[in-house]
Amino acid sequence: MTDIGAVKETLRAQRIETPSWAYGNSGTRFKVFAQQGVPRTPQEKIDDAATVHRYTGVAPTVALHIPWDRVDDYAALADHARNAGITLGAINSNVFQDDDYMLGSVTNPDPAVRKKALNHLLECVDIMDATGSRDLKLWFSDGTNYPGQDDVRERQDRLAEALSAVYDRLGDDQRLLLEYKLFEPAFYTTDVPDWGTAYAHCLRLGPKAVVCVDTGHHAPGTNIEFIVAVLLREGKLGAFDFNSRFYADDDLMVGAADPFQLFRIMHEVVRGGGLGPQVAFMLDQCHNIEPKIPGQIRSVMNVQEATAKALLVDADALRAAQRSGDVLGANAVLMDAYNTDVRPLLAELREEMGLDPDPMAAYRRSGYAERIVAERVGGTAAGWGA
Ligand code: LRH
Ligand code: MN
Ligand code: MN
Repeated sequence: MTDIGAVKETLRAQRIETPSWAYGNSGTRFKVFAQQGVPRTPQEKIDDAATVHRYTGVAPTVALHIPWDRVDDYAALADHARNAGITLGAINSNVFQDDDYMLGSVTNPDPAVRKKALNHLLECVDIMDATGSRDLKLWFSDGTNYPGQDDVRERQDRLAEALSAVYDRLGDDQRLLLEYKLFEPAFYTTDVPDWGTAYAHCLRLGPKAVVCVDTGHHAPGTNIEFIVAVLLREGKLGAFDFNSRFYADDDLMVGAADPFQLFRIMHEVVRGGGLGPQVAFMLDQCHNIEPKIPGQIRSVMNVQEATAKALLVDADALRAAQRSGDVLGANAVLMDAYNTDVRPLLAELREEMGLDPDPMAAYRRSGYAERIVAERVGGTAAGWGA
């Protein structure tokens, strides 16, 4: 039997981090559709993230992307966040938007380019010191387009060298999250293409290096929940970049394309004891055509719903069915939880937390959307279209 009180306690303690870039204009390589009222500054992105937290109660941190969120004074930015009711979360490095990185950043054949990239990563750790952020997220677009273009093994050596320099610079309470991605922008080899490569590097580096699973970064059909189970078992699952996809790295709202997959992932998280602070639950999404703040609120709610369903799995009944070889019975236990409508439970929890039971409606009623349209003229692109 499931203890509903305990389920609610866990849901109340859940933390979901929103990304600053989700609040800015974004698009595809074909077109960025500008929306009215989007933030013009990192401070305004933080204000929007704080608004998402105000209505959901479980999104108290916002991730930054450097240089998209570059400011002169990061301690002051952290103060701005605190005054708005949230704190600054993971620092995302960016070594993929400079002409120098055409042949790679930390894996570039040119040592001068490698040095430049490493300096940026180290600067991100300086920023973490100022913001009080725990996590540095590293994603490298590095790779090659043609067989023979560069020495694949040597690129791994260059990568390892840079990672180890960053690792040595981390403070005692800071972590390095290594994010993998199958392809794009490189089309032949990517230097960190999969969880195995990320895991191997993290293992060599030490306990402060952990893997970030971006749910949009796999080949179609990949069993992501299996990866989650294995990484958790090894103590190497550090974070999620949640989003959903129909084709490639679509960055659509998490739980939109495949809510069942999100449930299966959260089931493995619950099973592996991953709901604590050692796993950062972050969103990495772009809202190209839908309004951004409601898009984030909806995404946070989607993660909550999947988590609630995973928590409702009758673990004892599941284990009993599994042990007795009851294939259909075990599957039914899981499906019963998945098919439960958890929206009333979450509405009740929100009321207990002093929140409106319907965050989307509460945001709509608040007038915030109208206010930012009136106040903000000439919002910025998130970074991709910049
Ligand atoms: C790369 C990625 C990575 C970047 C973000 C903007 O596709 O997932 O996390 O930092 O997109
Ligand atoms: Mn990502
Ligand atoms: Mn991505």
